[in-house]
Amino acid sequence: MDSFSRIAVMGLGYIGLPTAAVFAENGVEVIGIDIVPHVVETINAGRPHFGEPNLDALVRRVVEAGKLRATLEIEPADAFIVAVPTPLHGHGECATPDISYIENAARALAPALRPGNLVILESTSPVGTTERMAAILAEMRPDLSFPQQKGELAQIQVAHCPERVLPGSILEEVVNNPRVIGGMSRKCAQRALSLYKIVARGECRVTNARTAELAKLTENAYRDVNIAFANELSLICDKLRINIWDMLAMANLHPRVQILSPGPGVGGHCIAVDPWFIVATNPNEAKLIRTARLINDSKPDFVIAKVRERAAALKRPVIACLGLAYKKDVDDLRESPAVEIVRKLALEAVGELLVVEPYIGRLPPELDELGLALHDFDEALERANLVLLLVDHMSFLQVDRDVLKDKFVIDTRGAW
Ligand code: SAJ
Repeated sequence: MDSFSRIAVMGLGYIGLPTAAVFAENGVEVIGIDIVPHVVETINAGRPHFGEPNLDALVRRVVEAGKLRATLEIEPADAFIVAVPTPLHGHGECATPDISYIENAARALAPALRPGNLVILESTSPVGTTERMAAILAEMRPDLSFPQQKGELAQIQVAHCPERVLPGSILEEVVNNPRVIGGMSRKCAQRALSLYKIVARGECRVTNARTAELAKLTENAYRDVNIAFANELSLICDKLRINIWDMLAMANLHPRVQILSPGPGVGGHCIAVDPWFIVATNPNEAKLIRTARLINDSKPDFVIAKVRERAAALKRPVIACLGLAYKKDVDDLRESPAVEIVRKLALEAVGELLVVEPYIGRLPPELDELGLALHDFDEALERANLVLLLVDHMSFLQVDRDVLKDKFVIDTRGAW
């Protein structure tokens, strides 16, 4: 039975909500399940609870059409897509992956399972998590058979189909990106493939669940290692008094060299987190992956030292801190190096800080409690004698060069 007239998406965050909305747009009846009442209420009112280009209109459309409905309670469906967070416990080398949200989602959906159902894990997860999810389902439903017990003959199919969308371009990428479909058996993969075919325009490549898990982690670790290489080069260039951006532009002229950009550090909930999932399962082998994480995590301290050095040369330092988001043109502050830099500068009382972040209306609590306030871009530039560009938001790029003329400028993104 390959038809999916009703699917349930568990976890209505950055991945779950766009995924639910895109399936709903394609005619499937979608139930969105979340544990946060505010999230459920907001979506049922036709609004997303976070910013993402074009998501507002889509959510309004599918909710008004009765195709997407959010709820706190699990309901029966043909397929269940689990898209819950997989955070890290602790920081740096002591960090361990927390898969408890997946375990809880499995326990919550198990009572609703019926023969013929498909369960998909989309959350980025350490290798072995799909099998762990299937084990919980089997434990809770001894009346049903699962692929780890019955292989191709199982009544319930289980697969890992990792999300790969880029925040800021989610709606475009959720449809057009190639998909990795990792089944716990061949039948699981085929059934998951027929589900994603409803929405996916990109290639869907079938493999097993463990390969799919590591492939997803590898993609983000690859990017992290490449950025760490750029960040290490930025420290080398600083010592050698070479402009890193000019140097990289020259090196990248080579047809087989494509170095990414250095910055103030790596943020977000994916690239700064996922490589640790590989280190967690393979601490002895993952030497390069660990080192890359440590290099990227140390970059904020380098930026802070630069600001300290510059501020020391000023009688009364007034520092415009431009951007708090983890990257350009998003409102997401999770794991943002810019937030860490501004917080530490405030704690050190390096100078008066004028924080500018056009994408948010209120400062996060860790900055608010330090007595900082949000400022207007033009006002901050006008008043500051030191300008620290932390995020290359489009709106920061069109700056009048004359305004910067007599100020110290620290451009962590090479945007100016
Ligand atoms: N960054 C740099 N230099 C660069 C590129 C990025 O310093 O040259 C920084 C950004 O400023 C940001 C961080 O890295 O702080 C991560 O940003 P990103 O745009 O590289 O990636 P994410 O975290 O927004 O999304 C990534 C994507 N993964 C890959 O590109 C391999 C996305 O496709 C994944 O779906 C997403 O992680 C995820 O959910 O795992």
